[in-house]
Amino acid sequence: MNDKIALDTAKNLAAKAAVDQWVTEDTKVVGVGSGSTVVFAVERLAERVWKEGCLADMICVPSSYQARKLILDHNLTLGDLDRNPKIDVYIDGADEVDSHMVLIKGGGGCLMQEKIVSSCAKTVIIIADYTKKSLRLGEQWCQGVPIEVSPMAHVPIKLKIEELFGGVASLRIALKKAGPVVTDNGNFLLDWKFLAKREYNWDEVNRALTMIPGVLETGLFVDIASKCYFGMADGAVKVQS
Ligand code: ABF
Repeated sequence: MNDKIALDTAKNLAAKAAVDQWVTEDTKVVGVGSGSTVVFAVERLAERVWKEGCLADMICVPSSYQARKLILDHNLTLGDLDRNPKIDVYIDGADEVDSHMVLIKGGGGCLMQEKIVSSCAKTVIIIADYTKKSLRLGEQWCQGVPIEVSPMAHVPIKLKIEELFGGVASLRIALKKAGPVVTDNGNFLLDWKFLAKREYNWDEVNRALTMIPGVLETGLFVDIASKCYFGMADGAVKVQS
């Protein structure tokens, strides 16, 4: 019998623990990430506001169209980086978190705004279920590192990435092969499947990738997250720093 808790339960546990720990009456501006785990965080924020009568002054800054809609659907106060360039805490999911807190993000396609909004935050908190926790990148997430690129340059960028770092970088295609996935910013995504056996210095790789003309952002988040809350298979919440 499989006695692991359901993934949604694990996501919810992580989200609730992180929100309750990091969003207090002193928290004025919360950055809202994207993806399915963040939905639970927004639900908890809304519960705190609308059922518990707390966090009356809280403003939420979205990192994607999905996050913006989530904030509006829960009747939370929507902010933006023009009016709220300083964020107290940013809460987001991840596709994979390694033992050094290097993250792969962007499986859902929102990495560029996520990196921008998270860069404006004092503290970045990641929430995830136990399937996202790994010792080294690639152990859990097999779709590679998402990279947002200018549409006109996706072919040369693919070739440069493969030449520089090995592996295969593929244009992300929409479901039913309806053409390339287009991000919230009107760009394309390459998913770079790196070499599983090669030792990469992710900080260096990230810097080198962002130097390629036409690369707009990468889904490698290095030295960004302060803590990661994992909802574990046994129902516990594990906090990694
Ligand atoms: C976004 O959602 C992405 O950067 C990341 O790819 C993903 C995590 O999604 P989920 O919470 O659905 O696993 O934050």
